[in-house]
Amino acid sequence: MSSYTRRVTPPQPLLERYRDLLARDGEPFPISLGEGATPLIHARRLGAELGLAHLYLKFEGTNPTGSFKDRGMVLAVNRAVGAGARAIVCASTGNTSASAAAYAAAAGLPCHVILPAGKVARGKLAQALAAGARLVMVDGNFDAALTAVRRLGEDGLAVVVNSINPDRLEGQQTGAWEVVDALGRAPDALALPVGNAGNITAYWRGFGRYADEGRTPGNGRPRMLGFQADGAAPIVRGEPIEAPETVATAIRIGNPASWDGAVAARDDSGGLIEMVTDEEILTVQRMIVQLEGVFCEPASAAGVAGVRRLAAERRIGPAEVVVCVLTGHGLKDPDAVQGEEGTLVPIPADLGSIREAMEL
Ligand code: AN7
Repeated sequence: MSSYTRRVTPPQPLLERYRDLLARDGEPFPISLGEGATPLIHARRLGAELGLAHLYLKFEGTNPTGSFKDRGMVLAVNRAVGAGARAIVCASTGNTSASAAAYAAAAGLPCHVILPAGKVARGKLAQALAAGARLVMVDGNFDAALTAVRRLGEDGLAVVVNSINPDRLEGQQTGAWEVVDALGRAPDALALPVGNAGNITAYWRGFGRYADEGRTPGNGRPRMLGFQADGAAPIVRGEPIEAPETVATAIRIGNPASWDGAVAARDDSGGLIEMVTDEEILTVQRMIVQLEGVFCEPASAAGVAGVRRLAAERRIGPAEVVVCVLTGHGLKDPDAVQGEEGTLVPIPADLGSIREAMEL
């Protein structure tokens, strides 16, 4: 690797901003792509629809590779570089591979990604390919791919950057810290999708850490609300799912690595982990972008779909401060946006025909 330090301004690189909470005595963080500092958006129109006056969207789609994975990847890859790694490897439903490929490229390291064949959203695949990652497709799901990656890690051939690497969850705590910094308090509830269960684990640790450090005004912690897709809901059902299926391919995971962390987050926070249907996910994905202009991928909508249901059932109060983490950008998965094609049939280019088509 070359010896330059990449500076990205603004904002200040995430790991520098929270250096006092993350760094081991003065270690360098030469790699940054400008991750973090994502917007917390007061969703007034969507909130009105759901009956929530203080609904916020933490839009992680503005991260460099378009998902929250960059928060942990930046720490994992910086540490891999510091440890003299020769390559990195991950299994992925898509976003981890897109993030790993980008940070490995910036570090000048080869990146190998093991993906479930046919189930990775088009944008994510394009990202990994474009960044020069070496792709291996397996005839199996994410869980099978992760099992293989664990073995490769044990053999010491490459540093594993899945969330079984503790640096990943360390870095992902920054999402919680930014929420508290932006609100000036902890929210009453924080909702997010649950796949491999790393993010819910990291957020809960992050809120705890921030409060313990005296950095959360009022010392509060939110109830953690996790949502799985009903075809891929091992934690809700209490057992691994052999063949998980959901339109939200990011969370098509049957045996989450951070299962215990998710259960701890749920129980220690007085929260819950429940499931939503694919239909609810797609409906709510559309609601979010059509009411707020924020385009997230299907998995990200699962958290909001869950909040919508809890609000309707009055299990969330109308005045509570609720943050939904929108984990990934909608452009990741263009195939998930259906309908409307009928209006795209070409017509003659004269004004009369166009007026008629516009129904003006
Ligand atoms: C958009 O990329 O597991 O519960 O391999 O991409 O921390 O796993 C992605 C997961 C939610 C679930 N939203 O987070 C992968 C991968 C999006 C995601 C999740 C993922 P975790």
